[in-house]
Amino acid sequence: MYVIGERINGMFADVKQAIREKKADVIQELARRQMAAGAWALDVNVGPAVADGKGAMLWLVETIRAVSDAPLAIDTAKWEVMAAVVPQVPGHVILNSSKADPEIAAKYAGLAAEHNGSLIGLTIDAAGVPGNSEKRVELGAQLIATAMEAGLPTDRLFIDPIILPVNVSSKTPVDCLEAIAQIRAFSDPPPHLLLGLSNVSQRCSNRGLINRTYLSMCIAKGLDSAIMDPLDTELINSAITAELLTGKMIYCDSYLEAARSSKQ
Ligand code: THG
Repeated sequence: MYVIGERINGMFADVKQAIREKKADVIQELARRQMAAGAWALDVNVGPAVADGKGAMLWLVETIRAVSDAPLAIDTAKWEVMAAVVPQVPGHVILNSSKADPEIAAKYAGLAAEHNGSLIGLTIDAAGVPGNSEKRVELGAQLIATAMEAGLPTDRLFIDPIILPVNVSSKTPVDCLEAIAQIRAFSDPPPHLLLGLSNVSQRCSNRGLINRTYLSMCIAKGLDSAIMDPLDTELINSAITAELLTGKMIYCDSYLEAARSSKQ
């Protein structure tokens, strides 16, 4: 499971304050703890409340790089921030994210290819987030074709079918499950399939339970990556167990420890 740690996001009060006051140790501690807990990569998002998004993103990248060589997912909706920051990231960079409109996705995929990076492509276009699984699958196919044309190998493309909070839309979790299965089935080689998992439980009670139940269901359909909280031990244990039960590893009594130490 390619876990991208979600905690370095200005949406969290501690991170927002650390960005404003340039408290590097808070960010570096979150980077270290997430990697030690099983993350493969770190999402980096300055959040809504920062005037200089580009400056804040560059500071976060530099601050994290002082303690970790993990792949960094630059999480911004602004092209000018993405274009300015991506060339400044030493090591592996993941562009998070592009919409699926071909002219937009081609630009992002080209930038990712140029820097030997990866791209997260959202199944969202000018018409917004699709209201069904069919449109998600169609936009997923469009993203795969656009990435290939731009010279980005499919194994460096992550398709995100976009999960919304279950208290906002009860149908979206089902649509995403179907989209994951179908996109995985028709593409060979398949791209990675990813979700921003915590979206599903925002402003709900039983958040941990909802997150780990839904993650297990998604893994059964072929999800192999998520932006999620690696500091939630039960969530990581559920992901490893779902992978065990879908034949991704061989059982042994210490399978949780074995998967953690080999980052499966
Ligand atoms: N797809 C892609 N990227 C994404 C998302 C996605 N990046 C951002 C987001 N969605 C994934 N990351 C988070 C991070 C935090 C939360 C949800 C998703 C979250 N935060 C608390 C909340 O809103 O309740 C913050 C409050 C707090 O606990 O302090 O839930 O879908 N490609």
